[in-house]
Amino acid sequence: MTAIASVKGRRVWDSRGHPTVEVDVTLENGVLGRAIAPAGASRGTREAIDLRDGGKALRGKGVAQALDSVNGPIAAGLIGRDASDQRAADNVMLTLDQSPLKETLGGNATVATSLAILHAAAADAGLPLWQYVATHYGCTPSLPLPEIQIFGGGAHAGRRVDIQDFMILVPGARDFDEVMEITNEVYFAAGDIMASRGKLAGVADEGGWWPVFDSNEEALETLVAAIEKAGEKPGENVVISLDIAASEFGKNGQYRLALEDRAMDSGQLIDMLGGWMDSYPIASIEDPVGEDDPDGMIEFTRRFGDKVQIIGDDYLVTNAKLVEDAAGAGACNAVLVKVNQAGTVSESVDTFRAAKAHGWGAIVSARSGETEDVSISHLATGLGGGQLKVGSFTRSERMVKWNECLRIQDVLGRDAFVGGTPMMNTWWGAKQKETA
Ligand code: 2PG
Ligand code: MG
Repeated sequence: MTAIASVKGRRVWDSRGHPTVEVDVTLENGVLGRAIAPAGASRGTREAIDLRDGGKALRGKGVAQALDSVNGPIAAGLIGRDASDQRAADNVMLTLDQSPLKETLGGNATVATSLAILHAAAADAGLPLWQYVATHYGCTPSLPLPEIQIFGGGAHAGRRVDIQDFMILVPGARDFDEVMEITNEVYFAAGDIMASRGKLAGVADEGGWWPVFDSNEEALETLVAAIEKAGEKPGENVVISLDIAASEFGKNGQYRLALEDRAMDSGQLIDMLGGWMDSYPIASIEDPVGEDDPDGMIEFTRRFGDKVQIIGDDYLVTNAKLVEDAAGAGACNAVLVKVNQAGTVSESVDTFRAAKAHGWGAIVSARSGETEDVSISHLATGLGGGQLKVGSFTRSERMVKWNECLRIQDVLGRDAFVGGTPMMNTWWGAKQKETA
């Protein structure tokens, strides 16, 4: 065992220019682990609280209180503890803050600390983080299939389109490099098409194009056109993944698409998405209905659960109990794993395991506010999760995660690219049969 000697929080800045929490965990032998808390914009109401100071300065987003948590009670509770006992270390924070959403310490304080402990333990073991994660949690490491944003929308692009993420997946790729190459071609083809049609307003929060489309479906049409312009076959080797983030435009089963000035109930929203799935090669859909619409999610899963991957993000907030409940009720067939929604590594791994136990997909994900921290590339690989969502294909806070996967691939080997969660593999297998 190597004990924790110090825990130190500092204020750093994220990709949106907002302050966030970085934590250094130093062990008694001088080994250092460091991690930074990311920040969401479209947040689930049941996720761990991002503790912010409020007031006028820094647009209310100061993190002085979260840093006080790290440098005060968290440090006092952790010093002297074994860094390799992640569960016990995380439990120290859970004992210090027994509120349901970590509002006392702040989820931003706990997540940065928890990840920094994991980094310190890996460094102490002399292992890269992905390998330590695989060993520590008894998983077979594999490189994840990237889920990459081409257009941003919703809360990440001034709500210019209602749907939040228009993404691609390359399920049949040979290795991680091929995914990067194809994505490069599709991303720039999409930009060219939009510029030539006068539909390009800039770049959204996660590096995807910021579109000025007249309808949400225009985004889908343009995405298919971009895949074709890139020389790829939509629905064969390149498929579409959407994050509807429906909680952002609906409440209590009533939704409103502002762009199209259309109000709809849950059933109509489900019908509309079903129509999109008939017309476009969509293989994965996240949060198709709101977090407060369980009947809608159960209905959506009943109708489409054997055809597409249905991911709960705001709906499940990386919570193992919510995954259990949803699996029992027949809602969703995959979960997004965002460590800062849970607030600790241990709780995130519990959620990951709950999903796997039900044969679900588990997609490790970044937030819209990110940094140079690459922990999620290692977690996705080490846990063998099968899929990784990071945002788009520009801007260093995104590219640093893809690039880290390329470095891991150099060590792990190209065969370690298994590409896909169980649902994606079923989908891809069925496609292969169809085209054979
Ligand atoms: C999401 C994420 C990433 P945010 O909804 O999946 O796209 O967004 O971090 O703003 O919650
Ligand atoms: Mg989401």
